[in-house]
Amino acid sequence: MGEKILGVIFDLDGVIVSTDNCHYLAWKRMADEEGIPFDRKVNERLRGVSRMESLAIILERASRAYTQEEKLALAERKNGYYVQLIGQLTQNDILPGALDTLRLLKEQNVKVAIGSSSRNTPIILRQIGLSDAFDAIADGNAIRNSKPDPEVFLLAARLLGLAPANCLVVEDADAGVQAALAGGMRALGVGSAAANPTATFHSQSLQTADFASILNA
Ligand code: B16
Ligand code: MG
Repeated sequence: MGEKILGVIFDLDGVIVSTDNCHYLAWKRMADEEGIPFDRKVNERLRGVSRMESLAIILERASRAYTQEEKLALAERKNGYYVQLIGQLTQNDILPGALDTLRLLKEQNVKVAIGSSSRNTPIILRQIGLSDAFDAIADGNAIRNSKPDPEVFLLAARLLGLAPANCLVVEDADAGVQAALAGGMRALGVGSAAANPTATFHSQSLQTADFASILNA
């Protein structure tokens, strides 16, 4: 029996909404323009990883070195393509089980926050109509170190006014599960992290997660 869970911190991409295909298409367009090989297998490695770290992974296959200035321009170009794509997101893109989970947690007086590496978090939440659904938002705009560093989750806990031990993180990325545990929080692995052996709890998605028993664990 651990400390009581008083707050749940949700990763955004892959937990509340699926933007991974938009990330893939935007990086793919940029990589094709540059003649850099990039596929969905490499894209898997970008899950939960910051924009510049994602670019560094893509550039592993580049045939020449890029200056820091060029790298910033590439990341900005990709982000322009990405912002165009997420402009199409609607409430229908909210992942199954997310709204029911938020409702259940509110009923149980459990606080809810977002802990995302994405600097586009405000745009995405606006697109899917969830800008006011969370008690706190910690995102890529407010942190220096991205997952697996626990900074974004520690910030979310602080904004909720809760100790890390009273928080549960829901994550779809192994880097995010690692970040939650490093921050002294428990982690529910979903999607790509559903089989992560280090996660405290596991579920295919929010739809199948048994929050009633998780909250009493
Ligand atoms: P941006 P999450 C992460 O979101 C994505 O999983 C990752 O693929 C992306 O590179 C990162 O956000 C940064 O996104 O370019 O929008 O700042 O899973 O932490 O919600
Ligand atoms: Mg994610």
